[in-house]
Amino acid sequence: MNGAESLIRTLIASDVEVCFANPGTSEIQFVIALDKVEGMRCVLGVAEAVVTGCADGYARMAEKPAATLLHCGPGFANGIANVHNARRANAPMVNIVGDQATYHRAFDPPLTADTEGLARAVSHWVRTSGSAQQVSSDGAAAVQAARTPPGQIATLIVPADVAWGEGIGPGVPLPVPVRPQVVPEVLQTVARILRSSEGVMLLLTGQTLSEAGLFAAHRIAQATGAKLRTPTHVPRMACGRGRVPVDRVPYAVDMAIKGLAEFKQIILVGAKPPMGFFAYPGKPSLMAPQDCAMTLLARPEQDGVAALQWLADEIGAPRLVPIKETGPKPRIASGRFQPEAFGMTLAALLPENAIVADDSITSGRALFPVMFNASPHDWIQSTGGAIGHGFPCATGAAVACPNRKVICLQADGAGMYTLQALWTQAREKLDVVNVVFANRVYKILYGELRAGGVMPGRAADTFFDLGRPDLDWVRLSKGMGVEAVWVETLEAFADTFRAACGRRGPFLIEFRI
Ligand SMILES: Cc1ncc(C[n+]2csc(CCOP(=O)(O)OP(=O)(O)O)c2C)c(N)n1
Repeated sequence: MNGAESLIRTLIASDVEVCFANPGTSEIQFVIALDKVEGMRCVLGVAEAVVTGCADGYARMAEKPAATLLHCGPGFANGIANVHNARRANAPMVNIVGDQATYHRAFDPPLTADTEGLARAVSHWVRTSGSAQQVSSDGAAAVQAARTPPGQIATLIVPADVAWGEGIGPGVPLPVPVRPQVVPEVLQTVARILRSSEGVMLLLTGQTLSEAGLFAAHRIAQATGAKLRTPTHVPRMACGRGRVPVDRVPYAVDMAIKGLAEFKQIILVGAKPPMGFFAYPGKPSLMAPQDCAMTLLARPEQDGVAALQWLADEIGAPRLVPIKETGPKPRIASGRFQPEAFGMTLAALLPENAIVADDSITSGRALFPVMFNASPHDWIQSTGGAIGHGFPCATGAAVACPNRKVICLQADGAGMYTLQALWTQAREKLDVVNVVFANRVYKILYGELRAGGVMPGRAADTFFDLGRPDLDWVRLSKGMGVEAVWVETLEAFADTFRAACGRRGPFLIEFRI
């Protein structure tokens, strides 16, 4: 058995079941091995940022890593933006990157690159496998690294001669490390703050946005008057009716500062102190008042859910606390696109147990509170700010959860980065309804300009306007095998969306706004 087959068998033994790939010559041995071995679903992405974005969406929903198979330094480099997004979401991922045979590298052939350097920039764990005998234990170590809480990026570089050399068979899967508990001293400190302080806010992210985590936080909030918030972008959150409605820190700096002005104590649960997405001249980096105390309850890798549950019991919060309905009633709106009216319409029509992958940028700004009363769903989003995440993330989520409807909310500019994911959706017959917000501009960047009191000039119109020619999403989508229609009113959207949700398979709605 060669190195490649030993590695593939190790991955399968370590419960890695899906390989998103865009291979080349140096990965041929893996392709041959995948042909021989049962147990690994192979999914092609025809751009590396699709491959890595799929692996991210998959990991968030499957709660375990997929493997990616990428071609040398340049192939990995093409996928980096969505590896970055996965890293910022603490999504586990195992990247297998082929490379020049060890003895061939000295001749500096064309694809030679600093593959390790590229990998280090976005990975928690990087190793170049030294031999065909070693590659299976390297694979087991890579999976263990990826599954180390809160979830990590592991990148294993495999030179071609390591892949084709004589291996020693599959490696032994390594144990999955458990989340460390929060120490009692920290729990006692936070319990004291909750008992004695006014103006307390719990800022929650990561695993604490699960139903269990949110409910424990809700018990604390009801018992003490503390408020709950999440950061502006969440990696995955249990949302909708029956789930605890928690609003986010707003994106815009002035609104965030205003929204946090009342707080004197912020308890960080898997979260960082609330900072601006960017700095602006004359504005602070941190959104909380200067005299607001910050206390770290749980680091991202710690068991924040257990910590919240312990605290809720410690302060004597009742175990059964009703979740009151807040926010507007979902209803189908009419007329032209309007962020809030769109949200209300989506909330009215969202299928039960859907997964929403959100890369909607400005068009989605008003979505969150209006979705509180939608059917229960999971919300996944880019927490790394690298656009082009929605289509592939939705695609990977659909691979992970074949029995759930995936709704992809995709801004048009960002969508152009990774639209090839539509082809993967068609090929794999994935159940995704894609909604493209076709405002035909980089609206957020126009907004940044105007917020600074600057009127757009020739360069801004060149760089921020996506017209001339207008993108035709219906034809782009159909060209990749995904049925599509365009709409320009909310009532037409409602009819089309309802019909799309009533059938299986991928569909795209271009909302001209
Ligand atoms: C990888 C990456 N490249 C560039 C940017 C900068 N950027 C942020 S938003 C944006 C345009 C977004 O336009 P669109 O997706 O159409 O959304 P809209 O602003 O219209 O809502 C760009 C280019 C980024 N965040 N990430």
